[in-house]
Amino acid sequence: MEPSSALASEYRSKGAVVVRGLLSERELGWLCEGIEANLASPGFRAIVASGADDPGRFFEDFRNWDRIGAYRRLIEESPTAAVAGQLMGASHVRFHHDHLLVKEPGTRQPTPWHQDQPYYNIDGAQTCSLWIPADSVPLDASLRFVAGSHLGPWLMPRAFMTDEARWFPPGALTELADIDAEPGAHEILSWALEPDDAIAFNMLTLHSAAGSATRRRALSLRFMGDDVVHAPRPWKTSPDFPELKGALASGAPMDHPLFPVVWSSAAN
Ligand SMILES: O=C(O)CCC(=O)C(=O)O
Repeated sequence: MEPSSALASEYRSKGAVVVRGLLSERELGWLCEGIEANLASPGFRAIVASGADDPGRFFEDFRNWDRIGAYRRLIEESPTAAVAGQLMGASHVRFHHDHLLVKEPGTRQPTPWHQDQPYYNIDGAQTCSLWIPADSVPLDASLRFVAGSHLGPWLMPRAFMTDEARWFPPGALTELADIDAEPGAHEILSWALEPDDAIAFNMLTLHSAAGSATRRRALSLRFMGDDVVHAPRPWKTSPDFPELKGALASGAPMDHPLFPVVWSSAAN
């Protein structure tokens, strides 16, 4: 599958697009196998991002591709990296990390509005996350995006459940407006999805999701393009990369075995 040039220019102007029919049945099998293996054996970064009184459960885990073979196959052998590269207009693509997000049936905990990049250890504009569901996702449980927000400022990242500012110091970044209180003020993008579809979005595009009445398993694969460089932080990023201390300078390209090159336009 190759995205059209119209889809790529929509990606760059809006910051989020739907990619229909991204995965074959075999690749979808890797996605489901990987997610179930991850749920059966969570990594040490796994968290439950919903309260004890939530009738469902919002489970997240990060950075498991090096120990879950089905994730690695999905990253290295499916069209995910090529699609990310073509949407970004990059000449090469490095993998940053995998992020599992599972809402069990009846989960009430929403995913609050946020941008992803302020939680990370990178600077640069050529970024792409592919949010790939393993279950059908109705519109009311799907991700919602503010079109064009990736072109705006970095906004203050906060913990999903407590709203605590654990990353940038208070006042360092603009606080988020109450997007839901301003209907009509923003162009909101959202799509119902089938399991072979994905949403591609820039790591600065503001997004959120409601809870989910049905099981909603999704894997976000995070890819970086040509201009992304290391931005080490004095705090613990989410996810963290302690292995980089002393190994990768500030402002250096992400040239490290943790971030393999997974696609290059020259080879295709
Ligand atoms: O799955 C969700 O509810 C949120 C996904 C998300 O924030 C992401 O993939 O960056």
